[in-house]
Amino acid sequence: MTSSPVLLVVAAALVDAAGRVLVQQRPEGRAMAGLWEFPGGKVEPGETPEAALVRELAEELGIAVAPGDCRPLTFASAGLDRAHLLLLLYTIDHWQGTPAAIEAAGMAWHRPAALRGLAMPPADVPLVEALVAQLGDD
Ligand code: 9L3
Ligand code: MG
Repeated sequence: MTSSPVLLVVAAALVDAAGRVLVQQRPEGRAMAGLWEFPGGKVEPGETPEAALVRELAEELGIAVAPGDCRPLTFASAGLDRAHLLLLLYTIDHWQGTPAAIEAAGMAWHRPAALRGLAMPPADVPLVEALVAQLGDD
């Protein structure tokens, strides 16, 4: 029996003053192109998950986040072609700068319940329910 390696990925629910959450659209030419995801990416060797999230949000959105403002909410997993994805979700409600879709095909702000209508990667789907429970569904 073979076992696939675990790919550890961190993602953020950036929450604005109106309780809306940012999602970005994966670009053409990448895995899962066109799907809407919580921004983030792989934890590199030697990094803490929070440090990886701070780095990814700077790279992908051009914002500065303090590690202490990354609050763990929940996690989910999903099978990929050659690995098993473990996706950790953090909520963040303080950052510096204005998020911009630097790497993504687009970005949008939605109330948590409205995320249910989006096409998302499999691991992101269950995270939505945790956000609805945490932030409300109106
Ligand atoms: N992934 C899924 N949902 C997310 C993120 C940030 C990432 N919210 C998946 C897509 C890829 C893997 O994790 O299979 C690595 O992400 P990337 O480095 O391709 O963005
Ligand atoms: Mg990414």
